[in-house]
Amino acid sequence: MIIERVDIYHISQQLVAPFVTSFGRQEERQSLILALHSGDYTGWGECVATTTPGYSYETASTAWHILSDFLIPAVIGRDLNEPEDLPAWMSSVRGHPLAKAAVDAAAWDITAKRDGLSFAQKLVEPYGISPRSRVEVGVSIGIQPSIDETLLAIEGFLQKGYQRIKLKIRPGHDIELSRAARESFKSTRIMLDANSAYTLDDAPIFQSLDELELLMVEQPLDYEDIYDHSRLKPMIKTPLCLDESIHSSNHARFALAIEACDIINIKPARVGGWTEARRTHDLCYKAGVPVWCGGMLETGIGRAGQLALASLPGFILPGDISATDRYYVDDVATPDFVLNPEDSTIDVPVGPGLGVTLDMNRLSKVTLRKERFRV
Ligand code: OSB
Ligand code: MG
Repeated sequence: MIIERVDIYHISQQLVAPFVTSFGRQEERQSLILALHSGDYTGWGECVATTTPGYSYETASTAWHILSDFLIPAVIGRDLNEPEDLPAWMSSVRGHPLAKAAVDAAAWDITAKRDGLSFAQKLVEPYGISPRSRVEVGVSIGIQPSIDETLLAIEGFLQKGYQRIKLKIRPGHDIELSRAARESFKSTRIMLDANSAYTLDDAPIFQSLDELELLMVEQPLDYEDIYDHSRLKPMIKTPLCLDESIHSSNHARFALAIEACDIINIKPARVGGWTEARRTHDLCYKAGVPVWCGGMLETGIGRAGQLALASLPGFILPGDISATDRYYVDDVATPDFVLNPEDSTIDVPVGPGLGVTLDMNRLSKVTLRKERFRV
């Protein structure tokens, strides 16, 4: 199928509540939405780069530049057979995985629609299995103004049916918070995410958390530092998970080779798209290393993809894939994703492609800038 037209939208959506992490505060979520067109088919992708380069060096503006000046020219007018073709077409651009992931996602959506398959069915094709019908999920709670407010937030999400809680931590907002959470919620699966806010000198902080039987601690050390994680791991009992340090399946290979982690959070955007995410999964699955699907406060476009990815067999831990109402009031994609409270799961979409439909009215309401590229 010839890629005849590409549209990109720079959007800004209000979050239902501010999301605070060790790298900053978000109230409004900017991102890019990308559409590939071929004949009657449209494939949608999302670029999760946002206003600030706090989590990744990419922002919505750098991704706009990389997409419009390099990636879209590299794909437009070409004959797309399978989405696995794409990484090679985009290889002239070094880095910028979040920008690449938007094109990759749209290519998976459009080819799955052409094949009459759901994205999940297309993704699991090489395994000769059926995708899961629902996947286990949890909720990621940003840093709250106080410990009491954190406990209230946990209580609220548990009441909604989420059975795995992730708490964001930063220096000074860690040990007491974790102890209070464990004391109040004795049997809840609780994990922490530091977003790279500590150094190896802080090992005693993590050692003092050993007794709390946490599910894992995510990315305590620097975003480039696989090596220091390999030194921290034998010093603590809590399983160690990497997020920011893993930019490709190759990074996952390094991390496993030097035993830098027990678990990997696979975020499709961070590794440049679904093809590379699946490759990362395959590598971890073979090595017996558990993985789970991370999130970036995606719209329904990205969320549909996360649910499909999490239906691969190596995803044995709950993902950061929450219901739509945890993020947005009027998501640009419909229908809303809802939590199945009886088992803390969300259904994997079954419609063709990603299985979501864009609400073009809502999209135009939140669009700051739009551009159309033709052959
Ligand atoms: O580190 O996992 C992270 C959100 C934005 C950037 C980084 C992270 C997160 C989350 C939220 O933790 C996950 C989600 O619910 O989408
Ligand atoms: Mg993280």
